[in-house]
Amino acid sequence: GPQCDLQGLWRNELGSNMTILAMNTAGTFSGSYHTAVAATKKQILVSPLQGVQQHPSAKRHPTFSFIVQWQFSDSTTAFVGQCFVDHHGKETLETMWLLREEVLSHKDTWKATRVGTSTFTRIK
Ligand code: B9F
Repeated sequence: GPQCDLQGLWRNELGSNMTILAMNTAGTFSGSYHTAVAATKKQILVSPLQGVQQHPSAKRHPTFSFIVQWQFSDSTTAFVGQCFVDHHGKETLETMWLLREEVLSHKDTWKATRVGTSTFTRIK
């Protein structure tokens, strides 16, 4: 059956867009992330991402992870997920993410992490 290819342009349920560039033989990749939401008054900037796919060759439903280094905030987000391809060849990325916000005091660490799920579909 068809394989899942992470390379391309993807959009999630929030309307955020990400571009994943070609992967190397070790499975590492880079790209960019344009979030549709930010919950901050700061201007959203397109931000770089770096990731790795497990077992890059011969995998139909590969797992992967990537991190986004936000260019407008001191926080960081890590995504983990899996790429699925249905019998029509339609690809979906099912992910979960953790967002660590920079807090100014160690005592605020309890409130520094957000978690969520996100589904990406290919737009190119
Ligand atoms: O808005 C985030 C942020 C961190 C500290 C001040 C602003 C950075 C962008 C996060 C985007 C998230 C969502 N976008 C998406 O596509 S990553 C997971 C979601 N999926 C205020 C304090 C902490 C968060 C907001 Fe902030």
